[in-house]
Amino acid sequence: MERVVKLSRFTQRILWWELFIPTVLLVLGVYHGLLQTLYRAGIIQSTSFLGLEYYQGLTLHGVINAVVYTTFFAVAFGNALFIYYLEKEPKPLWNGLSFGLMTLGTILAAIPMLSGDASVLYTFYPPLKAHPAFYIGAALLIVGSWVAFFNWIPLYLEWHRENPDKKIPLAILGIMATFIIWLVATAAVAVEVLFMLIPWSLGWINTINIPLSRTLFWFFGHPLVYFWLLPVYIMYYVMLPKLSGGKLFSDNAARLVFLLFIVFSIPVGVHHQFTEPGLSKDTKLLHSLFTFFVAVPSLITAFTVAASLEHGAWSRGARGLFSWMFKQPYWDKDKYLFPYLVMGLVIFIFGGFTGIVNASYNMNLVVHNTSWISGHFHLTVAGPVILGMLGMALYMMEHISGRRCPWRWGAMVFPYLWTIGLAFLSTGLMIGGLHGEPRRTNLGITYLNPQSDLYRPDWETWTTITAIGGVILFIAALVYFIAFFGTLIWTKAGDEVLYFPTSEPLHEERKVAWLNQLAPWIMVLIFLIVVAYTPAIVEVLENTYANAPGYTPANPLPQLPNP
Ligand code: HAS
Repeated sequence: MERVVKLSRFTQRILWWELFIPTVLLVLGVYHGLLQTLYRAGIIQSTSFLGLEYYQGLTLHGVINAVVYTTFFAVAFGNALFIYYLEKEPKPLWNGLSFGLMTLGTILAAIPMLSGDASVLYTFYPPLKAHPAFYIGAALLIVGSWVAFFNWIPLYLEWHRENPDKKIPLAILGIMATFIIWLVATAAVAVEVLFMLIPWSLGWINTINIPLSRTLFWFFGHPLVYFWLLPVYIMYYVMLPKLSGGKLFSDNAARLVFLLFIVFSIPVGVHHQFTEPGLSKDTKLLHSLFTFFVAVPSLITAFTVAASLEHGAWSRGARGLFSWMFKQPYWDKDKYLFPYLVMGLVIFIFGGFTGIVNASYNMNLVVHNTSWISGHFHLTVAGPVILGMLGMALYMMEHISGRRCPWRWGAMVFPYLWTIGLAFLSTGLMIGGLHGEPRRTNLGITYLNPQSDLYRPDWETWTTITAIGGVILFIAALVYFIAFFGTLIWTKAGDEVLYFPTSEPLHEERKVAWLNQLAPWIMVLIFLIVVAYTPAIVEVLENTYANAPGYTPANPLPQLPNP
């Protein structure tokens, strides 16, 4: 009998709401994704089905899907991992405070987004200016997630004191790495929001240093992607081998991966700013170099996880070089989490490859600000990240509510449908991008407008393929929502418990001290931040772009004059 952990009523309710609220919002986020693809293809003439304009819909799409959903999920998952693997329940008071702050922050940020006063996209780059409530809401969401993390630290230390000779459970090491990265990264965006954006949006200061604010944003913005990815890596290492019927190929390699992410996730943010003035080519080169280092833990993951899947398949009779790929529980409804994870991995092969293209300075100049970038991030955030999170949210919801999903077939088919949709969407976006199709573009104003003399007909095929992907993704999402919300109203079938499938390591590896400590890796991280960011910050403070006024996107924007 597998170990299950019973939950206190309070914690059960918190976990339930932490999964429920972002999933409800996701309905709106996904819907706006569909509208974007139809609009870009010229199939609909505006994105205003709900009275929202283009940048407003795109802001909702990015903020809900990439920031709100992922943050709520990471906190819920972290709470659940501490309860399950350390058998220690986070303090209810702090748990409640964390949830309250995140919810309040989300509501505060949602009001100006819905009223059209915060159409600044998820990157909220100045000079785009939002209502102060948007920035204050975002800050509260982040502080709420910090409170959750601070609630876990004493449990982590207590466990170490009680078990000095044992290895910290891998899932706990993974979630601690995730939130260390998050804490350090969000500190920079907190400086940007508190000292630059809020005073500016309140009218206390009139102008803003754009390169500085963007540099602070990307100090946060790139590690943000690993804050999304690492919870899913925990699933790949801790749960997937077990679901495949095998064991984790190397526990020590898995630990090394999480620790390398602590070191390399942050000093790379300037790779988002290769084309920007104000930063020297030397700084850009340094960040480009570090970006290649941050791909290393993912390459280790590719081999370790593939070897674990191979072990699973071989344990069930697979032989030969490639049969391990096919002898997997792809269609086992009782293991529906498997396809969410494995399809995420398959998608990430392409997401990772395109990331390496982006990181290469000279190739970045070809793809930057084109729809190629949107293709890349849908193969990462909308691929492994969202698939893993959606699968785990449904799986956790079943257990913590004691209800069985009434449509397991739908739950199992969703990741395959999603993968097909994503293949169309990203192919269209990326090839369109290679033909110069821009990202973040309101068709009404530019060369994507068929009425304009600047119109480029060769983009039409690719925007149409993107729209086909958008429709398939939307249908897939409906399947998921039926499975998820159906579970909430289905009759109870058992106790409200937590259970995670947990892989054993293939080899009994000895405890390696430096793979079970966080402090030395945090020291290296601080050193690398100083090396990578001192020149960047000095340069953007010295430059001459410091005094930009604010700008609010209006719709429709004026047509560009014909040449
Ligand atoms: Fe990225 C832009 C570089 C990973 C997300 N990225 C973005 C943006 C987002 C994003 C959202 O250097 C746009 C931001 C904006 O709004 O402007 N990215 C990288 C690199 C990696 C990378 C080098 N990105 C991610 C991940 C994301 C994400 C992960 C979300 C979760 N990215 C960039 C750069 C830019 C950028 C530039 C700026 C571009 C610009 O100009 O604006 C690396 O971490 C990728 C390493 C990954 C691998 C893949 C390993 C493969 C695995 C799968 C194995 C499969 C198996 C399955 C085992 C090397 C682990 C086998 C089973 C079978 C059945 C076959």
